[in-house]
Formats: sequence, C-alpha cells, structure tokens
Amino acid sequence: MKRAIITGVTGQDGSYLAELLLKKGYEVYGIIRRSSSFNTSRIDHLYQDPHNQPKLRLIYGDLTDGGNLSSVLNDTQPDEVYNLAAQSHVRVSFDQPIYTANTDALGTLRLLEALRMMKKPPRFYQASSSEMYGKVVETPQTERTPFCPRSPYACAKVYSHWQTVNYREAYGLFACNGILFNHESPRRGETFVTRKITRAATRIKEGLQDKLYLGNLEAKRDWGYAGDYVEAMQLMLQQDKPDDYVIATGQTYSVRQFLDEVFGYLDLDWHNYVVIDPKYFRPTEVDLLQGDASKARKVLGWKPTVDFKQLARMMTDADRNIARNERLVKEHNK
Ligand code: NAP
Ligand code: G4F
Repeated sequence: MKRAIITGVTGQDGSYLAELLLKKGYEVYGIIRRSSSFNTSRIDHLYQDPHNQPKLRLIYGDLTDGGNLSSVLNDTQPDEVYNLAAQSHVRVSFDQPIYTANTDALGTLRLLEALRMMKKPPRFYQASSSEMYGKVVETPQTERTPFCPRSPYACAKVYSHWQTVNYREAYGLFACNGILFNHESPRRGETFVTRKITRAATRIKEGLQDKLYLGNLEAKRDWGYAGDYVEAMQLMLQQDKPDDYVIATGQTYSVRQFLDEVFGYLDLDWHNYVVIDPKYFRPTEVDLLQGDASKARKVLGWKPTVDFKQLARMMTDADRNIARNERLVKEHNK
C-alpha cells in the first residue's frame, strides 16, 4: 500500500486528491493548520467513517514551520508528497506579499530541504500555476513558454517552480511541477470569481440577495474541473521520470461569459444585478490564460472530462441547493 502526504488537504484540491488517493487504496495523511474555527468542512466525509475506522489521518503542520515539516515526514515516511498548501488568492497576495512569499515560496523550500535530508526521499508534487505566465508572451501557453509573473503570488510560485526543478537536477529528487490552469468545482473557495458568481446568482434567484459586486469582467481564463486536475497530479508521480506538465482544457472564456452562462441558466439577466467595484481590481492583471496540455495528453494519457458549460452548470446546481436550503431555514425561522 502506498502512503501519501498532502499539504493543503483542507483546500479544494486537497479534498479531491485525498478522495482520489483513498479510492486508489493509498494510506493518506493530510497536513492541517490549527484554526480557531473548524476548517475541515471539505474533508469531513473522508475521516468521519461510520465504523470509526480512520481513513484520512490528519496531522497539524504549517509550511512556515520547517522543523514541524521534517518531523512529520520522518514520522510518516511517505512514498509521495503533494504540496498543495498555499496562500492561493492572487488579489490577497498584493495585501500580504510577505506572508504569501513565506508560505508559497519559502514553504516549498522548507519542504524540499526536509525531503533532501531523508534517507529515502519520497516523490514530490509541486502545485505550480498558470498565473506564472502573467503578461503572456505567447498563446496558448506550454511548458516552454517563459514566465512573466504579475503578482506577489505568481512571483512566489515561480520561485517554488524553479526550486523544484533545481532539487530534481541537483539532488536527483523525483520532483514534478504541475502547471495547472484555473480549476473550479462546487468546493471552490467562495471568494474566487466563478464560485462568487454561482453563489450570488443562486442566492439572487432564491430572493436572498440583490446585488453582486465584481471587478474586471474582461479577464479570460482557461477554466477546468478540479476533480479532473487532481488525477493529473497523481499520474505525474507514477511516471518513470520526473517532469513538468501543463494541465488545462485549451479553451478560454471571459468572466463576462461565465456570467452569461450562469445567469442565463437561471433565466436571469446579470446586467440587472452586477455592480463593478474597483476594490476588486488588481494593481496588475493577468488578461488572458489558455493552456496547451498536449504533453500531458501524450505522456500521462490525461484529458479533461468537463467543459466550460458543464462546469458552470455543475457549480450553479450545487449552489442552488445551498441557497434553497438557506431560504427554507429563513422562512421557517420567520
Ligand atoms: P485553496 O482551496 O485555497 O487551499 C489552500 C490550502 O492551503 C488550504 O488547505 C489552506 O489551509 C492551506 N494553507 C494555506 N496556508 C498554509 C500554510 N502556511 N501552511 C499549511 N497549509 C496552508 O487552494 P486550491 O484551489 O485547492 O489550490 C491548491 C494549490 O494549487 C495551491 O497551492 C494553489 O496555489 C495551486 N493552484 C490552484 C489553482 C486553482 O485554480 N485552484 C491553479 C493553479 C495552482 P486552510 O484551509 O486552513 O486555509
Ligand atoms: O477567480 P480568481 O480570483 O482567480 P485567479 O486570479 O485567476 O487565480 C486562481 O487561478 C490561478 C491559476 O491561474 C491559481 F494559481 C490561483 O491560486 C487561483 O486559484 O480571478 C479570476 C479573474 C481575475 O482576472 C480577476 O481580476 O476574475 C477577475 N475578477 C473579476 N471580479 C475577480 C472578481 N476575481 C475575484 N476573485 N473576485 C472578483 O470579484
């Protein structure tokens, strides 16, 4: 039985990856941060087994604490480590650049150093990002497209990307970068634009709110489904040789088109509800991302199974259920 550690297990991708690895028969450990409130809602179904059998095991840890990472690795001796933990919000990274660099850049280095010291270092996956392409120099973007980061978040991810390559080349670690383009799901954090839209549109439909405040509607993203993307992460670590891969759908759509899709599905006209709030503009924006995942298709045999329309509808359906329940509770309490 393989043993894996996932950092960022309480996040969107961590929860899907934990599910996938457990399904494949892995023993899975998740690193979780101490929080003053519950932060495990995405993984509660994975460790609260009805027969009290621990399935996913949780260990306290933080990417800002190198000693802790070392002891977790030495105690568990995993075969594979997936580094998904990050301050992952691009807009927030402009407000908290140093914290973002500490977690997203130095955090990866702490982990790589801890791995390097091990007698038998596990295979390592680094969550790189299409955000690194920033002010893109070509479209579509491939593994060979130069990076031009446009945010503190992207700069930190570029640092981690190159450290991962360097530890592979200098110390022979089996270390891979997955350059993942935006991927979404019903478990997406509520402040990322897709989820913000599906949540607000469904609450508007249920009469729970009347406005949606957004920033730049013209930005274009290559949006895929998180459940598909975690499969690519696991596949990368099963290859004979470590390498870096772009994971994307190859299609790009604007925020405006996402609004059309979601509000249209609910028979609403978004123009009646959306208000532009400059608070959501970024000091520097990434205008267009569109990935070319040919290498992953060829080498990993990976391909996306959910397209833009299906993704928008899947997220809208899930949020409609939540909004409907919220309305019923409100009516009941009147
Ligand atoms: P997410 O939902 O924001 O999850 C981030 C996870 O990291 C959470 O579990 C969070 O814990 C944890 N975390 C944050 N700071 C930490 C620290 N200092 N120490 C330990 N854990 C920490 O992000 P996601 O969408 O699942 O993305 C997963 C990874 O892929 C991230 O590295 C992200 O930057 C990268 N990525 C995402 C996308 C995308 O479109 N989703 C695309 C490319 C790359 P809490 O739950 O306690 O906050
Ligand atoms: O949903 P977003 O916040 O995602 P962004 O900035 O592309 O970053 C996500 O994808 C990256 C991969 O490329 C990941 F590495 C990163 O961790 C994260 O998961 O914003 C998408 C676009 C942006 O252009 C933003 O300016 O939507 C625009 N936008 C317009 N109004 C908004 C809003 N974004 C947010 N979050 N909130 C708004 O109100």
